[in-house]
Amino acid sequence: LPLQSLQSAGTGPLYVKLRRSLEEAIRSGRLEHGHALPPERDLADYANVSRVTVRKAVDDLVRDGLLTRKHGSGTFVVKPMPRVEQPLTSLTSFTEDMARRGLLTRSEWLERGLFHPSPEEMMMLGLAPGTRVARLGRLRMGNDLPLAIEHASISAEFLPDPMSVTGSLYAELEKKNARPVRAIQRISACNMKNPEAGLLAVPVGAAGLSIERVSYLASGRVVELTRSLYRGDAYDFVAELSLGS
Ligand code: 16G
Repeated sequence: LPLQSLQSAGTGPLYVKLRRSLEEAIRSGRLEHGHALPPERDLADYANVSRVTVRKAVDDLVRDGLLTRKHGSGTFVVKPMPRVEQPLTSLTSFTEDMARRGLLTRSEWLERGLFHPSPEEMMMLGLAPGTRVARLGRLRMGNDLPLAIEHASISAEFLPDPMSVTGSLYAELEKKNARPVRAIQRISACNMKNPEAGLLAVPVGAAGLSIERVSYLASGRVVELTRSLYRGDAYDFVAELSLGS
């Protein structure tokens, strides 16, 4: 690690310079993913700084999710999430998106059943009084890495038996002739809080993308209201733009 020349390199507090050179070493792969960081004392001696400086630099990198502390065994370099490119123009399901990339899909259920709708669900899904709503809450994984938390609300008219959804929701809706053909999606930036940060295995405060999707049948009826939280370090949403209209 080229850490010796920190005292002379650039401006700013020493711990910031140390953090930058550690970050550079992680990003370039010189500090290998999954490997342990040398002990604090060794790093301090090696970079010729105090242990307090090392601790502050490491604290920042833990906060940013590049390093992780494991109780009793040290500090490790976190394996970076492979970024996924998601086109914003086609109405695909999570299962299809993962399959297209050759990633294994798996979900952990957070919620699945029929409920009395909230006023918002009644309004957004156009539900009549006394009807039920199917709620599906899932932690969605790609190759066993948690990528997103999704909470979908579907009118029970289209999904009277939410327990029948074991894999893809869209595949199940397709069987019932209720697969959406159009959707409006809103993407906003957010910072992760608990418990979502814990579920997605990111530090509190990490960047996230909050996505709301309202999907429609060809008839114009709303089928789905889904709120999702995606890991900001895992997704690039890409759209093709053209001049005019
Ligand atoms: C996508 C959709 C979500 C939909 C799900 C169905 C976004 C932001 N969300 O994740 O609205 O419910 O696919 O996936 O794109 P499934 O058929 O694999 O259950």
